[in-house]
Amino acid sequence: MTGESVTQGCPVTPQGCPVSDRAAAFTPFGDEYQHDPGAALAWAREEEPVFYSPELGYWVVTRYEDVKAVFRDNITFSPSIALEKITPTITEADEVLRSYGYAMNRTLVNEDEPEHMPRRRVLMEPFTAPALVEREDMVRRMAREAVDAFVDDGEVDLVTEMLYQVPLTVAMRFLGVPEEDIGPLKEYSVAHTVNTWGRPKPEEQVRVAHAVGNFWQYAGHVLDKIRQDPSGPGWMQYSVRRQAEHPDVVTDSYLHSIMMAGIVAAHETTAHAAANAVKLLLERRERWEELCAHPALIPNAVEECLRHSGSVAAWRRVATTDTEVGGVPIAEGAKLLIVQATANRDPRHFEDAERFDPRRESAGEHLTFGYGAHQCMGKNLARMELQIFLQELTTRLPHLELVEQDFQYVPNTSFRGPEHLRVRWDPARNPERHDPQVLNVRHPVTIGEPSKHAISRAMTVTHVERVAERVVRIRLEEPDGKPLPAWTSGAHIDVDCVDGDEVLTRQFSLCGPAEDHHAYEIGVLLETDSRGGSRWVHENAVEGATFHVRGPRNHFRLDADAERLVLVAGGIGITPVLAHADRAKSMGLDYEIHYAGRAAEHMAFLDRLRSDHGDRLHTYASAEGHRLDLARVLADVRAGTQVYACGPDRMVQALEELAESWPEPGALHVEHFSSALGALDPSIEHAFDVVLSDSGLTLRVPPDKTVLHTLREHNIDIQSDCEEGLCGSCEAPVLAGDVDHRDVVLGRGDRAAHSRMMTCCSRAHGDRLVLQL
Ligand code: FMN
Repeated sequence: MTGESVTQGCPVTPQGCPVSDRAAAFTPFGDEYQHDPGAALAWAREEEPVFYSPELGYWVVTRYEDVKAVFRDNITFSPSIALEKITPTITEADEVLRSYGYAMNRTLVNEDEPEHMPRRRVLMEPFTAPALVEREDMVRRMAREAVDAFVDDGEVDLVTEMLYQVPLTVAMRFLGVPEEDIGPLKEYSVAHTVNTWGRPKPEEQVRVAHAVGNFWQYAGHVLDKIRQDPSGPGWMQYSVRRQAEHPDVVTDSYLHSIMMAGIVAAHETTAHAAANAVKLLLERRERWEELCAHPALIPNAVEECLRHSGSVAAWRRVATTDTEVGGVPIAEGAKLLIVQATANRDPRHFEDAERFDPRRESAGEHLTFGYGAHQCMGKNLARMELQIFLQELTTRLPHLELVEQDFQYVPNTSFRGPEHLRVRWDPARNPERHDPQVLNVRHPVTIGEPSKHAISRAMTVTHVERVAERVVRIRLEEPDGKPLPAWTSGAHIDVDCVDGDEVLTRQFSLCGPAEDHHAYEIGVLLETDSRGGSRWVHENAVEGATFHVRGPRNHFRLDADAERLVLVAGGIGITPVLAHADRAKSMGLDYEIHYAGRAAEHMAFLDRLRSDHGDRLHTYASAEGHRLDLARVLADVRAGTQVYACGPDRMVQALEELAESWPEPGALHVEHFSSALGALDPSIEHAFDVVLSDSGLTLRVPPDKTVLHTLREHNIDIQSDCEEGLCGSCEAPVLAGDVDHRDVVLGRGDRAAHSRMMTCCSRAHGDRLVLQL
């Protein structure tokens, strides 16, 4: 561990690993963490990403990749402590709980393999997308009735009147709890949260124990009722019916425990997420108005709300063996608090991570629902509810405002949402008073893959300039001059080239100054045998034109810790390399640029490169007899040198061959501009199985579908961008099977190892692949 000074020893490692002052001072029960857990631990993510908290007796994990890695490996990092009381109870409270016969046992969230997966599979069906579609009308009706009740009042506490109440009722319907039994649930749920994830004082513990004991008995009573008639559509009725078929998998003790835990899981998290989302949007008025004006943005905005201000701040795991997280040794038995709220704002994973951007393409990659085998089963029900709530509120109360108030949170490590959210509006301005048709508008709910085109940004072309033969530099700005999401070198944007009904999407690397937050600049080569994209850009890039743009995204990030950078560009591949060079210069890094092209007049940005990068720039114009000799230029790749390259395939192939003899594997980083991928031809493909080790599922990939498509159909969230085997964002780890690689991302060594694949295009040579998903 790094840190300023040593104050206390960590009891987990025998040698007493030092604990820094900030780590020692960390408490998740204070105001700072409650108000914004993502921000409260930002210091740790940057300085001490895995630290020991003496206050908790837990290791706290804060970076995206580390949190995901812990979620992914539920064997090394067991979920068994997920529902353990984080504050040990006093004897008196334990006795109270015993007096109620409290016997909370394993539920899905805290269950190890091999028991967990068979249960999950047996009980999963009601959570699948087709089953959830059936629930949409019910959710919409309840949300509408809730708004009906207060729409003319002018002021309301949205939490009590809608955002808590509706998820609770939906959850009870979904679970199959009889309506008459809903009454005391709020008190019970809060007690369960404080009991499990909070820090109740001794006197409070006894009160909480009574409520939890009552909750336990209540759950038993509801379950008994359901057992008498298990024919209804609820998930608990379904579970009871499944018990008859699989009595060893779905046991009595399990049913009682899941009845209680399920009630909390099914509504608290959604209620909090909804309140966080509305608060976040109203605090950023222009964002709220953007959703009112463009309701098609709502599905993606929901993901961005869950990323930026999710309702599940942190979760828990225990190490089952000596291991490490992010390079920090973790001993067997050590407990981990993995903080999704901080990971979700990790700039290593999300460009301009602090910014709330409803158009962020990668918003759905948040870890708020967890990841892997234990990922939240109800995630798509929650998504549906959140989308419908925002649709109803933005349509019927677009003039909603936050009342000034102090927000209160129940102090605990994991569940976060304001207890009240007071809003006001002028009922005379309600749109439905002037136009009753407003009530007939029905925006679609998106379950699964969000629509990419819905989130594009309309940008104005403000400058076009020819910078070489067939290459133009284009400057794009927001029409209202608002600042754009920031980006780092290597990032690209997607441009939708729209011709009638046909939309071609093409990627272009950002190559203007990264510190200019009011414009994106791209350099576009008109390809001689254009498939339509670059031709469209050249024909349409005139000042004042509108381009529809998505991103920025970055799959070609610069390692700012490298001792030396060698930047290699061929032809139009200069665009991301130019951005890397600018960044390297601004950071004072040691770098050199090798830029090859046919002739100077074909080489874009030469003047700028010469004036900004001086003798760090080496140019090679083949028509002038000056060829780039890669073997010579890269003869001296030592440890600590990183090579970044973008250019034609033959250049990349030559680099890959050279890289085999470099001291550090992974020192070569390549950005590809083109793929060799044609359309999927079902007549020459064969079907195969993909076995998902983390999720415990086996899926059949038919000849006319990609692995990516098949995964998405089965509720597996997986990111993707180009879907042409170029960008690497849909990569999945392969544990077994012979991959038929069709991407251009993986080098020869990676292909031969069969340990990773791009799911958008690669397939199986045989009849089965095992993926670590
Ligand atoms: N082409 C450019 O002309 N300039 C660029 O900066 C650029 N950046 C790219 C970045 C990425 C990540 C990818 C995948 C491609 C990039 N391309 C770039 C290639 C274009 O997206 C596109 O493939 C090319 O213009 C040819 O398209 P066309 O055949 O439809 O004309």
